[in-house]
Amino acid sequence: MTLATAAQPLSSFDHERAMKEYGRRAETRARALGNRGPIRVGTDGKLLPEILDSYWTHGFYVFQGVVGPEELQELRADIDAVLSRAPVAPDATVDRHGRLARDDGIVRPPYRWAKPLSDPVGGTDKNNGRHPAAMLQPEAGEDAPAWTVELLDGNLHLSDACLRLYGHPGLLTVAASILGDDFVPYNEVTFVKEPGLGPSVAWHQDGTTHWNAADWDQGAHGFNFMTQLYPSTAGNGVWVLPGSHRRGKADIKKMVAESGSDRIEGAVPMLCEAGDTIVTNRQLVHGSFANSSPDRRITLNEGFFPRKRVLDVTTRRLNGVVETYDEARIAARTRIIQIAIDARRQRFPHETSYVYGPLVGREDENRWNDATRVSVLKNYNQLDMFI
Ligand SMILES: O=C(O)CCC(=O)C(=O)O
Repeated sequence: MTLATAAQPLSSFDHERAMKEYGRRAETRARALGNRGPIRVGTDGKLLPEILDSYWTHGFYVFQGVVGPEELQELRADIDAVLSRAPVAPDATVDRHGRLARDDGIVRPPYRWAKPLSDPVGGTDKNNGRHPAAMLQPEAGEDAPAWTVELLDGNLHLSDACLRLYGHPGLLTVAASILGDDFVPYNEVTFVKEPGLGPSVAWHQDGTTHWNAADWDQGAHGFNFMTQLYPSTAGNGVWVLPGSHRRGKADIKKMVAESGSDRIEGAVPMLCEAGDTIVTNRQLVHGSFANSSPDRRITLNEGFFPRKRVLDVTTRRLNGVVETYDEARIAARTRIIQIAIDARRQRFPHETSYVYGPLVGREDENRWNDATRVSVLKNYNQLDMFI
């Protein structure tokens, strides 16, 4: 089937049909990669070598069953509560229940909106021009709202359940296995793809700083955990080009031109169930399509870097601000890991807590309580780091 070009109107029905066709072929290839299973750790306390090998080969791995049913319900409830408080439009003062929108002292606006099924960044110079090709933008249904929330910024001060997930011992063990015990955080955001509304995130690679470094390697820009609160499908999920994290900066514009549509050849959807967490190399070519499917996707992103790629690095953020990440900045931002570990310990006392090497001996300064909620956690994302 031929899809309309970005310039021609395309119904969401036709878009969904084309995505199903594209997805059917790719799903078989995605499952054949064999890069999925539970978090499994060896006697050295690190991920099994075959899991690490698979991650480095394909650039992603699906960890199954990371979040149990009770925790999943808590995460869903928290995210729904945050979404229910969103102003109905970027400049609105009330939420969908007519309540006055409040900021709770949060400095960086937590909500980002987009037009339903649109592509807000593809083919523009936004985000330092890292999304060079536009995606197809099907027409939303007549009853669609003018705006849909596409992103929440600062998960950990928006949701206690997200803070607890951040202290997950299995996930932190994965982080240490890939990046080393002194791994550092960068940001936590939620991607929201409502059925029939969710906008696309045009093909891109995440890293900005080290592409031309003499010591560039396949892990130079770290990874994202993507924990799924609902199943991730070919229609609503993130697609990747397996192995592309090893090949340097990709010519995405050319790939899209060669494929004749926004559906790049060789890409696969990162399929998984609710409660699974995908670890995704930030150098992978990846993106997601307008969600014309009937299925909601909510993805909790937690990103981490290798310390040596951040320490004393000066970089220009996607918003244009230039910053240097010194020891003090990194130390201040990593406190959130320890606070999350403590928040999790209080909620799940039967679990063995993760021991975060750089803050051993500093646990008492980093307890989770009403005081640290205000003094450390609130507006913690002002210290986010980007490379
Ligand atoms: O979740 C999505 O749709 C896009 C995610 C993404 O592009 C990212 O995490 O860099």
